Amino acid sequence: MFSLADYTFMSHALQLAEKGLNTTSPNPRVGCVITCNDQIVGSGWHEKVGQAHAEINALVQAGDAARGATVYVTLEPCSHHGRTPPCADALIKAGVSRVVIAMEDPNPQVLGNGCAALKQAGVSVQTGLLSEQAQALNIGFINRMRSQRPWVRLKVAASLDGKTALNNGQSQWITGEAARIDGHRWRARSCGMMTGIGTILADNARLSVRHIFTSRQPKKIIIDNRLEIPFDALVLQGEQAFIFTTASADTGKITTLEKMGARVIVCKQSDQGRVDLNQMLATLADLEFNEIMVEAGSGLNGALMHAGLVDELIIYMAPSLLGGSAKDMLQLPELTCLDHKISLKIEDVRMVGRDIRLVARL
Ligand code: AOF
Ligand code: ZN
Repeated sequence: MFSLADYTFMSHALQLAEKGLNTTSPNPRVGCVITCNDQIVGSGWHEKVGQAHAEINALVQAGDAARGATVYVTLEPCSHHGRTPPCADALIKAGVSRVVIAMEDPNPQVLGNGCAALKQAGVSVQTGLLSEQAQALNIGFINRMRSQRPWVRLKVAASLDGKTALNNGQSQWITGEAARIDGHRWRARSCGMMTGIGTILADNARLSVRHIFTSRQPKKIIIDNRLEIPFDALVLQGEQAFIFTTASADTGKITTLEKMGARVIVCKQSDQGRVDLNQMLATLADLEFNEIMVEAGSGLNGALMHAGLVDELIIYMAPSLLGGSAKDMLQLPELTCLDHKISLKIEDVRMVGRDIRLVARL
């Protein structure tokens, strides 16, 4: 059904989409290539929310050459008036004759309507080319649209025996520089970096992207059940911090933190007085967070995992052993039956410098 040329141009469109990896959120990463007799006459990608969509950038470049052309786009062209007018209409108006789409737009405002509009206007539409790659690129956006939850990626750096810090708290550094830089690449593509108050108090964590260039820093998300965060915490500087707390928080402190630019969100609390993690993630989806990266201690890591709220685990493993009563990566309840174990699927394993990087999914 698809020719070699189709594969080539869609691959190119996917590469263009990836240019928006760190900048398009909350919008999806989308790329577009327009061809005439298998020659590229226009190409573009979506760079930033509020700005032109991929198809519009490509159409501007193609000009009159778009008439009768084939369009390769990594996501179904939109059919709704969002911050920008519908791309399906623009493609129809430009007189393109064929549109090849990698995947349907899961946004309920589109969801097949873009394809339908194109077909209605007599444009030939084919969907499903390199759809797995297109889905991988927008895993967070898709999760938010379909499940009203962000994609939660939990990162840990550990020794070969699975320890993340010594019992006295010392943890810098278990993994090497290459692994730490790689970790910042994942941070850069995330809408938000999440941690618990324990990590803020112990390490004064900043949760920002360093070591690599990015034109946009992720937001910061802190789970702080009793609102213990100090006003001079480094995490309160730079990009906005979202602090999730419970009714036990001091209201005066909430006001001061909000005046400082942070957003404090009071959630339902569990019997143990902890933030309701399901409510927190639903709120983050409402706030248009697509991908969240968690870098926290074993308590919060374990609580998220136990609640079934982690989608992906990234483990950097250093070739060392810490032994003793060093800290585990996840605190999970004791099991008495192996049938109750949490099963994962390994997606990828590779060396990063002298360490191993393992990506597993639930
Ligand atoms: C496309 N091409 O390049 C992108 C699309 O508020 P707006 O106007 O930016 O619309 C955002 C929605 O449009 C977004 O939720 C998704 O459904 C779609 N994104 N569509 O045709 C693009 N980025
Ligand atoms: Zn659009």
